[in-house]
Amino acid sequence: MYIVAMTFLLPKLPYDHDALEPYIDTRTMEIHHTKHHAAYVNNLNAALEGTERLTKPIEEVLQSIDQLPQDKQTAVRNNGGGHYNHSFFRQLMSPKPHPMSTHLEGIIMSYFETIDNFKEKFAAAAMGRFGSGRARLIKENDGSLTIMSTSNQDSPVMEGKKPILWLDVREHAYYLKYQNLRADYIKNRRNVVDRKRVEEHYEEA
Ligand code: MN3
Repeated sequence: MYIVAMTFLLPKLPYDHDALEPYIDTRTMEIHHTKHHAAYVNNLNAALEGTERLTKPIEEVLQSIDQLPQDKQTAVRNNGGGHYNHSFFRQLMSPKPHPMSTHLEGIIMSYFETIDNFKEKFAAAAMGRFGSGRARLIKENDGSLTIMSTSNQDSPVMEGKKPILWLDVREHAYYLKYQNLRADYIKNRRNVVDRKRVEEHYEEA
């Protein structure tokens, strides 16, 4: 009989740490991935040690935080949220991003009128987040798109919503290269967003 020790693992990147230069610098990618994200994974595993939740999809863990013992809830919210947010955040980016299809363009325009208007609203959510958090594009249950901003490692997934695009605006995501110029980071990140991934997230259930 085998006893399989299941834990959450730090995912490998689908590209090298320097692949998103000059928009996201190598050192930031390295530290963000191998230090910050690794810490979320380790802390999540420690918080859930010995429980069957280590074998569940991370989304499921995040949707049932209130069923955990009280003293575990904050650790799982922060570190489970951190693991989820960072795993998918990097998959949304690519050194050779696909452009936006006319299909996705049409969907975005049906909720935001123009692509420029969408960009402006998304950037405003990213600029307006005080301290740590994210700007999000959400697919609501009725299929409509909305923009929101979330705090720290909170995720709309915790409320059963489906985020399909997001941007980490915690300073560790950009400060080495951009310092206080968050607006430049927001603008430059557009060069590495893979619109095909966003569309795939939209089309998934
Ligand atoms: Mn981060």
